[in-house]
Amino acid sequence: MKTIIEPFKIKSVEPITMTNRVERERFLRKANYNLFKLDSEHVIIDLLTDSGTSSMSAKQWAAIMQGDESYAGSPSFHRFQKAVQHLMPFKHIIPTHQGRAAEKILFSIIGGKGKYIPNNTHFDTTRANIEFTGAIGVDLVIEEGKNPALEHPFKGNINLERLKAFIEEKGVENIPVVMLTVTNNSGGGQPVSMANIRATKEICKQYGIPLFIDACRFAENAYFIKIREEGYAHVSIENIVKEMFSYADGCTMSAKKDALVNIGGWLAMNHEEWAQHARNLLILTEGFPTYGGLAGRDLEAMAVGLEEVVQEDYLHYRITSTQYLGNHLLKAGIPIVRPAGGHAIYIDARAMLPHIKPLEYPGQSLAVEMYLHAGIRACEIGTVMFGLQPDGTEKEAAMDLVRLAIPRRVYTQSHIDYVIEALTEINERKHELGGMKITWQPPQLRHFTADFDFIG
Ligand code: P70
Repeated sequence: MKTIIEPFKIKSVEPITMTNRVERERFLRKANYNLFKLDSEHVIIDLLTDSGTSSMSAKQWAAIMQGDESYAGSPSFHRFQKAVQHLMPFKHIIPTHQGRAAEKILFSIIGGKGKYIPNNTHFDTTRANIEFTGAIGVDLVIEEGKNPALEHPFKGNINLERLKAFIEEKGVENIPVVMLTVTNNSGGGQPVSMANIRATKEICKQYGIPLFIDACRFAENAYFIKIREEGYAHVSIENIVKEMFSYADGCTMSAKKDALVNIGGWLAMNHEEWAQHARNLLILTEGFPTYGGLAGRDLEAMAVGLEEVVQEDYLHYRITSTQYLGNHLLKAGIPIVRPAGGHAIYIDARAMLPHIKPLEYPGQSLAVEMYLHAGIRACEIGTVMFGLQPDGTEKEAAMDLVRLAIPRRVYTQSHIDYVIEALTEINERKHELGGMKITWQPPQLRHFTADFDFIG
């Protein structure tokens, strides 16, 4: 069969409120053309993020009822720990309420002025938590990873030569860890190959530097290894995941992605002293080490989510349905980051709307039109998000993208067909889209709260 079906039936549904363009114009004007400021009830298809937006399974909801809410020593913690260690056999598993809490704790311990943390590409919260300690985050993704139109099976790979040169230049003592983000979200949801993880570990071993994985989308990355890397076609996803993590000394995790839950995360590692320190900080900011800012029921939901996310039928559907969206957009002549990512399609708004200058935010203009035209909410990842410099000046970002992030197990193929139709129609009259300006902005992370208006 060629038709890829959702490998689940729907037991419980949430209504979508249908709106028309006139209503949406009113809602968006009220939100000052910032999609983060819309009420989600006024959105028809919400592709703002794949984070915390998954549908949980009947088995996860059943597990929630098993949650033991004891302050200390809850059996839910032990079930959670066992599920994590089954895939990622680290000695210390420290639950946190989400990914950035794990990052905050890790970098409070190992960051600080004069330190450098290399990665393929740091996600914003990772970079922000590194910089908050005075350390510097460095992106060393391969050159192919920076060219949106170029096809390459593992565009998330780190540049091994540059990593080595970087360690030599800055000195081993100034690099507490090397990181790899799987898949590479900021680089288009692109995977890292097993060969690259293995070679990164070799370099780290040579210099005695621990390797940490930003594991948010580990299962999607494993599936790409299975279908694209020689020698893995017949290896189970579980075994691919185990091999990926066998090269690492620790990980940070936002369970809001590939643990199929709405809230949760963890920090894991083998290092005894760091773990001791991390648990002390956890108690200070998140909670006792057997719940870490979560309820017992959340730990149960993560344990089941980890079993479900490595199932091949699920991953086949997940990756293929994202590709389905990408292929149809390409067919309609819409430029996207190629190949399709695991969790999202990234439209190259700068290439699609060359008549809008980067400082007039082509990505924001497209995202706004997607909402006005069809009630679809996407996220600008470009000059709005990255253009504001620390000295208050503005500079165009490396790319102006619009990310269509696909929540897990939420939308069906007809929802995706609706998105394709909307974008095809917008593309046919793209010359009508104009630039935008910012009328108010905060000093940092402006994309969340800035106000916009049309130019002219
Ligand atoms: C996303 C969300 C979170 C994330 C990540 C990687 C590779 C760590 C984290 C932090 C954030 C987001 C962005 C735009 C709109 C809404 C939400 N990524 N590492 O959608 O994890 O959020 O749990 O603290 O992608 O990509 P957490």
